[in-house]
Amino acid sequence: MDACVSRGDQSATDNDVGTYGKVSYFFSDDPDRFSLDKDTGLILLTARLDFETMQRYTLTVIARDGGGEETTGRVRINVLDVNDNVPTFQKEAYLGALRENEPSVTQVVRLRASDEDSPPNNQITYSIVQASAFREYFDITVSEGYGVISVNHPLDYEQVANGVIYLTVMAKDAGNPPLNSTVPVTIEVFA
Ligand SMILES: [Ca+2]
Ligand SMILES: [Ca+2]
Ligand SMILES: [Ca+2]
Repeated sequence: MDACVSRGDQSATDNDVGTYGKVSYFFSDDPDRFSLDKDTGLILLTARLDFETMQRYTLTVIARDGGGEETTGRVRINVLDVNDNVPTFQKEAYLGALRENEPSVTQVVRLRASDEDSPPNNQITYSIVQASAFREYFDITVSEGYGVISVNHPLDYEQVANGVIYLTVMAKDAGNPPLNSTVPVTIEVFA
């Protein structure tokens, strides 16, 4: 899935003429994701690369002339990260509890998502995208990598239907384009 640039631009010259001057190229080992054109020395990609699995390849190329003289060169290929992993919450759902009429800012739930990409493709921001009630009473901030939901206003138990508020929280990465996922959060309000 990840992007890759691979162009073998190593070249060898030989001052001999005729078949003695013809240079052929070989890999010294047999890499499974690359092929090498024997005549031109051009390296081609033959399979997808995954940055999360392997970030760098080193290929050893042997140039051999018609007379059997050899020289060895090394080609290093750096794999670039693309945003191919969605932020994933550690739990399928979160549950928080809150006493009514809590006078000051109170933390209700801590949640966390992880992302296997590299920066900025794994840098996550959290937001509350939906609330069954009292949306403006809730904030979400980031603390030590966690999204922390807090309530900034006293809640009256009698005004909360069934004593439960449902939120939906989104984790979004900083890739281009960004990827996101959401998780349900249930907050029980006690009298
Ligand atoms: Ca990948
Ligand atoms: Ca990636
Ligand atoms: Ca990502």
